[in-house]
Amino acid sequence: MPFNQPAPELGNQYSDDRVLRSYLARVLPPGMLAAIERELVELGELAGGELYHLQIADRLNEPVHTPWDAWGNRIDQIEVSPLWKLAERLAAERGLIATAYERRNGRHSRIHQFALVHLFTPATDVYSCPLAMTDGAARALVASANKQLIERALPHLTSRDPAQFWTSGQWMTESTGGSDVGLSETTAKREGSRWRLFGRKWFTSAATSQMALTLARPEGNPGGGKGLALFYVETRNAGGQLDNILVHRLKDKFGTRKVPTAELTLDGTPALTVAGEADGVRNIAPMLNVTRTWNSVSAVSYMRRGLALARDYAKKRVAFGAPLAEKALHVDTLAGLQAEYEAGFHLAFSAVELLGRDETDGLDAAGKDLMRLLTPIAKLVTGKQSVAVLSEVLESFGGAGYVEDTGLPALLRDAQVFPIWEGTTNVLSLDVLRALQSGSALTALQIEIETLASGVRDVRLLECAKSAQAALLRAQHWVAKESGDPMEAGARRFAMTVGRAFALLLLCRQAQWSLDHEKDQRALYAAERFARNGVDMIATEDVAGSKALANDSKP
Ligand code: MFK
Repeated sequence: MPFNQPAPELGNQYSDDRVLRSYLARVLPPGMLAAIERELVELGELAGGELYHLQIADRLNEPVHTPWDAWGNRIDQIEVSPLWKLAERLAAERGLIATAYERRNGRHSRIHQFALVHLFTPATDVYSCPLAMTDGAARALVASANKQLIERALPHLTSRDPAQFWTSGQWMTESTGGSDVGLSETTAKREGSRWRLFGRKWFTSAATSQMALTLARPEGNPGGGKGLALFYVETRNAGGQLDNILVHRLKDKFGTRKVPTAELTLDGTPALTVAGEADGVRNIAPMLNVTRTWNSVSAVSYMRRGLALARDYAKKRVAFGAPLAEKALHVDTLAGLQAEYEAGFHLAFSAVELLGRDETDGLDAAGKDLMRLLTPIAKLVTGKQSVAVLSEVLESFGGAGYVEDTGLPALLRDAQVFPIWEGTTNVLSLDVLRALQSGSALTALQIEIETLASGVRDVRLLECAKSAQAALLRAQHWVAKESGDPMEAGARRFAMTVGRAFALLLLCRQAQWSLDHEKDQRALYAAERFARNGVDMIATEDVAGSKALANDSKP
C-alpha cells in the first residue's frame, strides 16, 4: 500500500465558521438572521463544495487577451476563466452588490452583504476585485448626486439579473502615478457637452468591465490631485467594440492570476464628468473607501480559508505517531493564526458597520471621522495579517504547501496583493495621520474605546482590555508629541498599534457576549492569544539610525 498524504477538504463555509456565525448572532436582530441564514448556508455550501472543486480544476486557466482577429481587425478580446464566468453570474444572482443598495435590512444591509463577500471571495479566486470596484463606483456615483449617471449606471451595477449586471473598473494607476495619483498624465479635451480622454492607464484591474471611473486632467487645469477630474467611461460603443480604448497586454503578475489586469491607452475615449471639472481625488475617495473595506473583508476571508484547510489537514495527517492536530507545537501555531483571524475579522467588520450606518441612519461628524480613520487602519492591518497567516498556513502543510497542484501556493500569492492594491501599508499609514487632522477622530476613537472596555466583565478579558487600552494610550501620547520625520517614520507603527489594540477590544466585546450567550470560551482564548501575539508597536524613532541602516552608509 503506497503512502499518500490526505488532501484537505472543506465543509460548509458558513456553518463551519464559528466566528462569522457568532458575530452575526450578536449584531443582527434574531428575525433578520433567521431570514438571511438560508442564503448564507447555501453560499457556504457552494464555497466549500462545488466552487472549491472547480477552483482546483480551473487552476491553470488564466485570462487570455486576443488583440487582433484573423482578418486584421483590432478586437482586444479578453476571455476570463470558467470559474470567473460562473462567479460573475453568481455574484449578480446572489446579490453581492444588490444587497447593499436594496437595503432590505436597513443599516445591517452592509453586514449582510459583507457576510456574503466573506464566503464568496476565497471561493472565486478574488472575483471580489471587480465587485469591489463595482460597489465603489456605485457609491461614488451616489455621493456625486449626478442624476444622469446615477439613472444610467446604478440599475446595472446593482442588478441581480446577470444579463443586466455591469461591473465597473477603477482606472487610477498610471506609470508615473502609482500611489501619487496627482502625477497622472491623462488629459481630457472638451468636445461639446462630452469629453475625450487621452493617456495611458498602467494597471486596470478586471479590464472586462462595462464601465469605469477614471481620473484625467481637463486641459488647462493645474497639476496635482486637485487638477484632476473624475470621469465616467462606458467601455464599449453601440456596436460592442471598445470605444477608443486599446488594450496593450495583460500583466504577468505574482498572484491574482485570474484577474485580467491590463495596460490600456485611452485614445480619445468618450467620457462624462462625474462631479465637476476638478478635485478628482476627493471625488473618487468614496470609491476608495468602499474598495478598501472590500479589501479588509477579503483579506480576512483568505485567512479563514487557509485556516479551514490547515485544520482539516491537521486532523488527517499523521506524523511522528499522531495526527498533527494532537501535536502541541502544531496546535500552538494554528491557535496563533486563529487569533489573528478573529481579531482581523472584527476589525474589518467594524469598518463595514460604520459604512452601513453612514448610508442609512447617517453618521454624525464624530462618526464620520471615526470611519475615515478606521477604514485605512482596517485595510492595512488585515492586509499584513493575511500574508503572515497564509505563509504559516502553507508551512503547516510542509512540502505539500509549496506544490502548485494542491492549490495552496495561490492562496499566499493572492493574499500578497491585499497590502499593495488600494493603497500600500505605508501610503495608508500616512493617510491615517491625515485622517487625524480633523481633530475629532481620536476623540471619537476614545469614546468608542471606553464603550467597548466598559462592557467587559470577565476578569481574563479585563486583562486583555487593559493591555489594549494601555497600547492605545501610548499611541495617542506618541502622536500628540511627534512631528516631522520622526512622525512620518513612526506612522506605520502608530497605525498598527491603533488597529491591533482596537481589534483586541472588539474581540473582547465579542468574547464577553459569547461567554454570556453561547457559554463558549473560544473567543476569550482568541483575545488572550491575540494580546500575547502583540498589539503595542510604538517605539522611540531613530530617524538618523534608520537612514544609516536603510542605505547601509555611515551617518
Ligand atoms: C478585494 C478588493 C480589492 C479591490 C481591488 C480593486 C482593484 C483596483 C486596483 C487599483 O485601482 S489599486 C490603485 C489604488 N490607488 C490608491 O489607492 C491610491 C493610493 N494613494 C492614496 O490613497 C493617496 O493618499 C492619495 C492619492 C489620496 C493622495 O493624493 P493627493 O492628491 O495628495 O490627495 P490629498 O491632497 O491628500 O487629498 C485630496 C482630497 O481628497 C482631500 O480633500 P479636500 O480636497 O477637501 O482637501 C482629502 O481629504 C480627500 N481624500 C483623500 N483620501 C481620502 C479623502 N477623503 C476621504 N477618504 C479618503 N481616503
